[in-house]
Amino acid sequence: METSTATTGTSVKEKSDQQVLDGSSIMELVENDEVFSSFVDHKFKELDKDNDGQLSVKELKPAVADIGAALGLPVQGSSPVSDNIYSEVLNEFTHGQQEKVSKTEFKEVLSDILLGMAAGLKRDPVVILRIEGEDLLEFIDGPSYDEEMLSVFSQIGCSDDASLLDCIVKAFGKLTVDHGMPPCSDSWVMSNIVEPALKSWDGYDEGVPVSKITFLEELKKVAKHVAQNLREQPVIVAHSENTFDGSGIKRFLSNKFELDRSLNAALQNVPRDRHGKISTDCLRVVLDEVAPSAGLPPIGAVEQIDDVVADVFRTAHADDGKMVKEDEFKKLLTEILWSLMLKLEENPVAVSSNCVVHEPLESSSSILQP
Ligand SMILES: [Ca+2]
Repeated sequence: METSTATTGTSVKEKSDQQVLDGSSIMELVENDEVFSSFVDHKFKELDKDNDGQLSVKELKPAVADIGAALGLPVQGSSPVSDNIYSEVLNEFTHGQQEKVSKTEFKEVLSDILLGMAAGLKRDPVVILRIEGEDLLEFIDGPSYDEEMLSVFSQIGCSDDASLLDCIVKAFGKLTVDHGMPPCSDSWVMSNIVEPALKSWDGYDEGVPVSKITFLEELKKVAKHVAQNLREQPVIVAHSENTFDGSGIKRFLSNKFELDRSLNAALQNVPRDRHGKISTDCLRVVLDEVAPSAGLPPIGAVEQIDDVVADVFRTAHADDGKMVKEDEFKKLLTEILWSLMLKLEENPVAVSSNCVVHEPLESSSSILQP
């Protein structure tokens, strides 16, 4: 999965060739008791290889892998972060200790997981776009091309000593689904759409520095080839937009029980001195631990959020390495969360993520297939 983030809060234009996944079909499945029961019966029977009426950890593995795929996780074994989520999903079923899971337990947990997924999709629907070159052509022949691309030109620093080819490749990296372009961060898109277009481009490097006029003209030529390649091999992109407006932090802070539970869990592995005091240097690490519960992305995932966090820490002089008692530490962290919430309420951060779908959607996850 390739994900790119962008600062712009622009939404994808309404198009006829798009499909919206907003969780409503999952809700329908889970809420219709008759349909869901037969779905569970079927799944359970399929998974219960030895027919003993219970699912062992081994028998649960394919279901966990399917849930991971439906959540958009990479396959197991590819990263410690996602593997951690896989083991959490498995723990949900086994409550961390049981060896076997009954059908009733399987049904309950599956329903919770699916409802959670549906709620996530309802909050941030995923739009499935079919990108086949037309919108890209429309953009390059449209009235905003010159202005937008000149701004890209200055952003990518082409006035320095970059070659024309470098500038063009970098410019493609800045084009988004709003311009009718699938994300170039996806290696398939790069090698099947962009690189062949660059090969058939007949432009040449006039040497550095690259002039604005040359850049605009030559980029347009390559974009035409790209549009042609997209027409021959359309790319399916799952597009979603999240807005971080502090509401997740607000919910988190208002749930005292959840807040305590989450802080205590995060503080378990934090180093302490012999008086049990904790260094304020650990505030960032602990903040990252509680981030998912507060509806925040992990550190390093969204640059604009990292900036807001850095700003809050700077103003609060929070990570000065002072040794504080646990209560004081929790209080400091809560204050940081408050400041973050206020800042995001004032200036929400919108992030759009685009992920190329390489398999037909229907087969990407079988957990939702009755
Ligand atoms: Ca079994």
